[in-house]
Amino acid sequence: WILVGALACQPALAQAAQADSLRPAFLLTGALHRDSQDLSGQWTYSKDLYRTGLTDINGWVAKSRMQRARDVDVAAVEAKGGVDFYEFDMDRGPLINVPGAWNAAAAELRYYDGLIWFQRKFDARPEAGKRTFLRFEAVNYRAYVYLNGKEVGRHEGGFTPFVLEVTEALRAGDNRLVVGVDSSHDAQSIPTQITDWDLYGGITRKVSLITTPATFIDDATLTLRSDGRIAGEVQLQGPQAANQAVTVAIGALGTARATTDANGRALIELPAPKGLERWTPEKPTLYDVRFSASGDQLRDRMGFRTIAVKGNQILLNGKPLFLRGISLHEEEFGPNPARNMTEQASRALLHEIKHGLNGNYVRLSHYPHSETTVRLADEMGLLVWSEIPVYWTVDWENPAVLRKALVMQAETIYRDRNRASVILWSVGNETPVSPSRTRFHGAMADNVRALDPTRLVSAALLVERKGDVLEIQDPLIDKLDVLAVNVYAGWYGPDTLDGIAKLRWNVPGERPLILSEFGADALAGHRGQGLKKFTEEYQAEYYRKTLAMAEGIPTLRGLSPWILKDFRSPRREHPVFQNGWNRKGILSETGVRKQAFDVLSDYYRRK
Ligand code: GCB
Repeated sequence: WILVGALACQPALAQAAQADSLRPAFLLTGALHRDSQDLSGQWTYSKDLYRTGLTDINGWVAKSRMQRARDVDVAAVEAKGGVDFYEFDMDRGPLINVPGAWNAAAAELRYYDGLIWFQRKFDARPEAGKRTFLRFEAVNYRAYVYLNGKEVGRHEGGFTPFVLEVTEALRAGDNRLVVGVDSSHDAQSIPTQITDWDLYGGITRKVSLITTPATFIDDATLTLRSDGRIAGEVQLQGPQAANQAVTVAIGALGTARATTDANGRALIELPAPKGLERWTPEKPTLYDVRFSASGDQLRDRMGFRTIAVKGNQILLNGKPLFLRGISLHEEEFGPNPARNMTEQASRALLHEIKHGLNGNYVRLSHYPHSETTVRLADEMGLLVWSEIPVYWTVDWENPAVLRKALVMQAETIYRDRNRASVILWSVGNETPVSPSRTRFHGAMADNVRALDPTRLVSAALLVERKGDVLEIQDPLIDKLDVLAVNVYAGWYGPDTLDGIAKLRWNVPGERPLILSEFGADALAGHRGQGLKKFTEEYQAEYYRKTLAMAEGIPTLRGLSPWILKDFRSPRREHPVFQNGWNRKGILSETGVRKQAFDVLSDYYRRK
């Protein structure tokens, strides 16, 4: 285990070097605020179950009749007649909306798991001295990107953004963008193919074409430090990145100035600004921030707050905090949801948490949700737990898989580290304890600290049961700031509802604890059967009993029960109650409140 061995010998140096090596070639932080061409809309697609478009790329097949990424006008070739012909035509393919998971787009795609090619044509007017990038906010799970027949890049990981420079491949006038999307997961993917949610496929988030000056601001970050400074850094890229003046104007708070070093990097500092209104869930103040350097400008809206742990308290802006939250999957409301999130859909979900449940916190499980959602959390005042899908099991022994996890985590942190709402980075969910698994998560925790020392590290751990005593027996706790456990006594396992009250906790006294999950299935409207499983009454009573039991944990600092809304899960096939849905939502899939919703909402109102 070379990597972890090296980390153990020279922690600080090795971690910093490693964190740098995880930085993607381009970040374009704050890209949502840049001038760009939105490539959302109708694309065409072509299914490719046998992967001919990928496997036919090399050798004799370079001129394959099946390689969908080729820059060819098939109809024109056919019109000419002659010997040439093709067995695809992206121009005349069926239409599909991008962004969005393909599963809800057509009946034939509901259970399609594999490779599909997507095409979008667009008009461009490249300007001399400018650079052009394609930015994908998320493609699930692997992406193969071609512009005008040339491969411009690949990406693995279904929930994080990636940026590809296309300055050379772009042409004036009509451009042909083709993206192969492979949704299949395997034992080395993150997550693996074994999850409890629908592994939707597709270009699930926005694609944009972004133009920048030759030298541009690739990354810019600021946070409020414990001593009251606002500090961060700006990274330029391009021929004129070194020794450049950088200005950072933060609303009415003041302006910081710095000069970039030989690597185009400048450290920014604004000493304790007077009149700073700190971001809180109750008053989520955001400031307009403008970064300027080398003729480029980047705007953002940022909140400033501190987060820390002291003994068994979580402190927001120095004050003890209780996290009144719930877990959330990325799936819109509706009878046939997929992952077709819009700002409106995210807003509706977060609104239910904030105003329906009286919440101040959301666990964005089990993968990074869209940047739009996290920005809405900033704006609406919800604290965020962020995680990557190192879930149940991944290939702990394989250094290449660890590398994937570290890159995915880096992509998430670079994307979201300017969001005041994000307070916790989680490094795993319910992973059975073993030495190789603990090393894997340990490396992830070290990586998070190297990339972002200003936030807290946690993981949703498994609970151990000894008689009526619940414990955490996991060496990973040494790497965490906040302990978190998933507990399902009274749903899974031998306990009756009455048995929940008997449970006692034996957890470290000097560490804050979150119940990252608890929950029970109920089919909305299934009532009047007494306290039987799958009834609304059972779920409501389970919530009452579990909340009462949780009151007995002296170090409890937050809750994110499982889950806001019923979600699709192919492993749940009870033909009466589930039919492909995990029913632990306290809202049905269409947003109808079950009885447990009011139980939790009342509890949070009193808390
Ligand atoms: C868990 C998992 C979550 C599942 C849930 C369940 O512990 O973290 O992804 O959906 O249990 O419903 O069993």
